[in-house]
Amino acid sequence: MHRDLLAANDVLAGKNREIIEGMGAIALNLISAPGSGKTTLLEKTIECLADRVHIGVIEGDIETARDAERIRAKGVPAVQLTTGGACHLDASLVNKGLHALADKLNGGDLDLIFIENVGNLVCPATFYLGEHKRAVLVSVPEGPDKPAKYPRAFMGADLFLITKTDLLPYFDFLVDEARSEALKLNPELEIISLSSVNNDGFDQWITFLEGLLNLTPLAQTP
Ligand SMILES: Nc1nc2c(ncn2[C@@H]2O[C@H](COP(=O)(O)OP(=O)(O)O)[C@@H](O)[C@H]2O)c(=O)[nH]1
Ligand SMILES: [Mg+2]
Repeated sequence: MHRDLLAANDVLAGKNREIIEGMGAIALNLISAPGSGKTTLLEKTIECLADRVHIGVIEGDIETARDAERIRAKGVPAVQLTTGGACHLDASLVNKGLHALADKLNGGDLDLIFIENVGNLVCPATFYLGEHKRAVLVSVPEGPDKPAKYPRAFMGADLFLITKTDLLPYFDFLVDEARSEALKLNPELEIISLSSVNNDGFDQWITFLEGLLNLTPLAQTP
């Protein structure tokens, strides 16, 4: 039963991928526990990139449209999906979100779609949504043992973001421990430590996105 459900999800996720590519975009699925800094990261990223990259956001939450409102306040189209209790987004919900996002564009294209998943390190790991890349976030206050405790989220990710590094002086968080435990699970994982408050590591994150989009890095633009 569970396997059938996942198979049906994957078929629809494949259709989502076609819709995303039809919009001219690359999609990134952001997975983390609640409060790891996903929406804040998106707000800062929009500030850095929105003048040269067309960004759209799909927000997943159990209740409220607050995150989509935060993104819209930055001038970027955002669709809020509420699961009404479910602990993850699935391809069917994201399909609705993509159609709603397309309606907001009036035929315009996007370069980059962020899908902010429901805050949870377990359920979202199992559901492919049609994204090109998947990022998992752990913030410094959560502790460095999260890769070992929630292996699936890290095994399925392309990028591991260690967030809120401005708080490192106040927490017993060993960045090297988190890195090496994550790499044991997934040797291909790219890892970036960053802060949305003091901008530590933010340039590496922007470089990652520029690489994804085949953009000329801003620093090298004549
Ligand atoms: N110190 C610090 N706080 C942060 C950072 N990023 C986000 N926060 C705070 O963490 C809380 C949760 O952030 P939010 O982006 O809503 O997390 P989300 O639930 O993953 O979307 C908010 O109070 C943010 O202001 C950061 O880099 N450093
Ligand atoms: Mg959020």
